[in-house]
Amino acid sequence: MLACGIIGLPMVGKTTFFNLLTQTQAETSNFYSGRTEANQAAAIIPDARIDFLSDLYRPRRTLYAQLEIIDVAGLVRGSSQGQGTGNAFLTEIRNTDALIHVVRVFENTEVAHVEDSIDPLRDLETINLELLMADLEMVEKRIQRIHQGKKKAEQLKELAVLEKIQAGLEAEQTIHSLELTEEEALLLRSFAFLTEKPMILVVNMDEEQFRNNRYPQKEELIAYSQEKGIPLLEICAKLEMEISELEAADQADFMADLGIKEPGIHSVARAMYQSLGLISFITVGEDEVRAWTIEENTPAKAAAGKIHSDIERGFIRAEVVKYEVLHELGSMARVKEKGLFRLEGKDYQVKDGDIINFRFNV
Ligand SMILES: Nc1nc2c(ncn2[C@@H]2O[C@H](COP(=O)(O)OP(=O)(O)OP(=O)(O)O)[C@@H](O)[C@H]2O)c(=O)[nH]1
Ligand SMILES: [Mg+2]
Repeated sequence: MLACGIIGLPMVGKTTFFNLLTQTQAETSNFYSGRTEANQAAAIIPDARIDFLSDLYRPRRTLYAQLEIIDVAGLVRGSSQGQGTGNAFLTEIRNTDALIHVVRVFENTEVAHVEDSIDPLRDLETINLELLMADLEMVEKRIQRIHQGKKKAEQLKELAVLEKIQAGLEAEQTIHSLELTEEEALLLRSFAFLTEKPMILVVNMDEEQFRNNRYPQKEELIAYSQEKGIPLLEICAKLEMEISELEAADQADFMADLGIKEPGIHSVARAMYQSLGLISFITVGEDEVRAWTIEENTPAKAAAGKIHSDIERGFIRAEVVKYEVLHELGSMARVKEKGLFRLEGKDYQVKDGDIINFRFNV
């Protein structure tokens, strides 16, 4: 399962978001604990299509797409050099595939801010700088190593990429923002650089900011997100907690009062999924309705392999119905009646929301 790490300064609401995403109850606190162990659990990616299909088929099991979420201790200025809880968190998030960066704009005198003031742009820069420095340190060490050894042809290639990203990092450019070729990216893969990972920004507002749709540095943050191409989501963790504690029927009323259609945490989950370039295809039946995670542009045969290697090996055809078609017609019988399902071969590139029945022979 692909994993996302939640990062940010201490006491910005990271663990609160972790709990919301994973429906767990990891401990949160009003003060900086210096606790270093990470929380880890799976998050369900909410999907209205699966809700609908589950109502339609009433299967024994309904399975949504999932991502692993890792919540680490807050980073502080100098973390990459061992300050605060130090480098430990870096190891935890190095193995993730994407980062959720939580910044605090909520006012709450009971929850201290490590820098004593609300200044999300400064906080954002602080964390980003730590990530850059951690990567730069790895790059420098590796370059030095290569220079000390006998340089083989392969290492000269690696050296060239390393020097390229070194220059980038020194100019405060993330590796993600550098346009690397596929070959270059491959040479860097084993390093699992932090600034190479896709990132989304989550602005944690208080209730008043949420209701007024206003918070400090809002325009600057939005400009920042657009300039860097980093998705930005505005959420009030406090309200999200209240929503999550209500019964389903009350949730709808409460959200209607707030003027929202779904909990904000749902859009965070989907944004993570998208930032990873992931899509879902769906299988349906009395036994189970299930979303399967694949990368964009996956061919049908490889998608079949997600379910079982036998189905990939014995692949004959994929029967594909677009979710929207089934949703509109209301039953698979009517879809078939109208001849609206397609037969696709092994090279067909599976689309998000394809409902697939694989024909295979082993
Ligand atoms: N008023 C308000 N308080 C919040 C909000 N989100 C989180 N808090 C509070 O802030 C405190 C810290 O929240 P956590 O989720 O533990 O923060 P954290 O980022 O995980 O903190 P560390 O793990 O120490 O780095 C808790 O007391 C939360 O209840 C919010 O949206 N509004
Ligand atoms: Mg925490």
